Amino acid sequence: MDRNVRIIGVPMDLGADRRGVDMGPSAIRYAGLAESIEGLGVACSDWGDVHVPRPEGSDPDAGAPASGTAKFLAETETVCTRLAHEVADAVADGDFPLVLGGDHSIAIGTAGGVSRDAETGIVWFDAHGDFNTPATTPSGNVHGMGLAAILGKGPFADTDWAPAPNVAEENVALVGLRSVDAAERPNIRNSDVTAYTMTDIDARGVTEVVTEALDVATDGTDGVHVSLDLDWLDPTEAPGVGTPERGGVSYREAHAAMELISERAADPGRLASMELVEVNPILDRHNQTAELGVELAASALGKVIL
Ligand code: HAR
Ligand code: MN
Ligand code: MN
Ligand code: MN
Repeated sequence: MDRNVRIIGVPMDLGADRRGVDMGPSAIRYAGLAESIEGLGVACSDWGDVHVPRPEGSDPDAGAPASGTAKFLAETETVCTRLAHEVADAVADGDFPLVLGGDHSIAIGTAGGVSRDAETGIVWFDAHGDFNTPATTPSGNVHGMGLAAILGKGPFADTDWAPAPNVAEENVALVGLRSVDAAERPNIRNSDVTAYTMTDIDARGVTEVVTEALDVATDGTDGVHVSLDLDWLDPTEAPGVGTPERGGVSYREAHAAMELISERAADPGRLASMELVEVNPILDRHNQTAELGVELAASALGKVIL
């Protein structure tokens, strides 16, 4: 990593059903994130947390779209707007934003901030598509809609906060899918994002798939945002997530992917930003998932074995 890393926490759980991901930033810090980055010889500063309102004081239906459901949408807008500002500031100062969630709805803020003044590709590592709209969601949870919001699908098209300003659908790759809702499937299939399922990883291996995903995200862009939902990994490795799905990538496959990102993004500025989301310490075992997140961030930021 050629820039200072700026850690920004977002203790957000309004986009998910299960409480606990709001403690993700603390757990990841406690697992030694800053120390591990400094151990790579990269300067690192922790800017603390973006303020998130408590659900007890909020009306989940405030800000609801005209049709369909999206719980806590007004609060999600507030948090993502704040986060986008923080991320854009970090980029403007020449720092590398490393965002800690929090549920995956915060990606709307990260993507909005990092792409404010730069064409940005996204590699979205996830068991889920996060491509629901308020019309197709089975749950009303915005963490299942984050990528659709970033790309301005459905009612998100008419908002000034959700669609990322400089992210083209053609430069977005989803990697690791194994849980897609019936009504969400056509949203992905009819889009111009490139989606790699676990079946693709089974057949072609993680190296080939992630190399291709990076081709998609770097083609004509200024930089790449890596959005890492820890439920991308198999629950045996990452039990501390809100919505675990069996059949995810292994420990080594995940590191191999992050090492490829580090190599491919070695050109100055190519790796634009990264986020670690969906860590749920309540469901974790001895902070194992947070520790894994720290390790994977280190691999993406340049850690090599020898
Ligand atoms: N697809 C389901 C929904 O929309 C669950 C997806 C949310 N889970 C996540 N996102 N962790 O990646 O409710
Ligand atoms: Mn500012
Ligand atoms: Mn997700
Ligand atoms: Mn997920």
